[in-house]
Amino acid sequence: MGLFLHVDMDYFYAACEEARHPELKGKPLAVGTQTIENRLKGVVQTCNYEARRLGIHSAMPTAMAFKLCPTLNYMPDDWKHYLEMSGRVMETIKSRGLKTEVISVDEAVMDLGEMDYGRAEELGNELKSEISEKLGLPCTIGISVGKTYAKMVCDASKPNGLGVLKGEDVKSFLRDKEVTKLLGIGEKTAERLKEMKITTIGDLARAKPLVLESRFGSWGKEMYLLANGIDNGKVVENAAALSIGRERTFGRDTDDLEDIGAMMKELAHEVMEEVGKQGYWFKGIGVKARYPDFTEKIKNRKLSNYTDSEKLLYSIGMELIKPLVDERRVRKVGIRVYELNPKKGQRSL
Ligand code: DCP
Ligand code: MG
Ligand code: MG
Repeated sequence: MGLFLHVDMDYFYAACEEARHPELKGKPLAVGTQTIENRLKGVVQTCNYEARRLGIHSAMPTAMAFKLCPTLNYMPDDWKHYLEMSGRVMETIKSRGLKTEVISVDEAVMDLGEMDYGRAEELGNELKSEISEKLGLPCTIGISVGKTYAKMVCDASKPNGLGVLKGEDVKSFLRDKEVTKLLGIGEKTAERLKEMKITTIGDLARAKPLVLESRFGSWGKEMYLLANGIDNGKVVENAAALSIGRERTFGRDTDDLEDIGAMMKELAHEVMEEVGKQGYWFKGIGVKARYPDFTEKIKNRKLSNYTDSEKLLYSIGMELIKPLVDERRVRKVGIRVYELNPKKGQRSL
């Protein structure tokens, strides 16, 4: 089985702020959705580990965070800066010329092929120091025999860590963890599994694959294999780099289409600013809704022609998101464009 290397930046937005404002280091810091003046009305997007030790976390109302820590340092979301830093992180990671998939703004996974553990660990350390020296940002790296396990061992090694999970240790690493720790298993699936007396990944590994398949379809079989140390996930090159998107959490959960429309308008505008800057036409439009239980739904539409119209992006975005809301409250919405085509004379991907 080949090796995979997963990188996830530590407290990414807040770390970007610390990197350009070193005086913020060592003290609790949160980055939130609102301006400084309106800081108590928004939610925390992320916070450094000093703040986490006080119980502050992503998606917590900022007012609550200030209750937990009245001296909390606060910075408003500056996504343009974080996007730029993200681009530089990804450039560093891709500079090795290995097959790389950008998973989110602060995450990427690499297919190391037949590389051995020693060399993989060396590469992990090289990337960590390069990212830290060039950009002043900490990250954590996980190395394992599957894409999913590399991410899981990365999560388990945070912050500023490097974890190697060898093939022979995967099953014992997974055994006592709750099923929700297995990527892709959300609260809903966990509840259904609990009804079947399955609470740990070890329980899942011992379950009957046919029963799982009958309850959950092909995903049932996949989770059974994952629980048993078999991870067939592939690295898909440039998956996220080929789309430009923005998403944002609401101050409170909402099903009000007017609120959602206003947010979508703002996000569509921000997406188009970036698309304009990078000089693309786009053909694909995607939206996403995240619900209070953290499950998500997405909807995509492919247009028949390339466009660069913000108005079209907004109106189709609204059309796509409406059925996802449909009297359900949402916590977060997002919009993105994909199938990008560089305009003449400008740099291509
Ligand atoms: N983010 C957000 N709203 C959330 C969660 C995350 O806006 N509810 C943003 C801010 C994070 C970035 O996405 O910095 C990356 O998310 P991660 O889940 O990787 O979290 P962090 O990088 O902040 O922390 P960690 O060290 O746990 O990875
Ligand atoms: Mg992160
Ligand atoms: Mg992440």
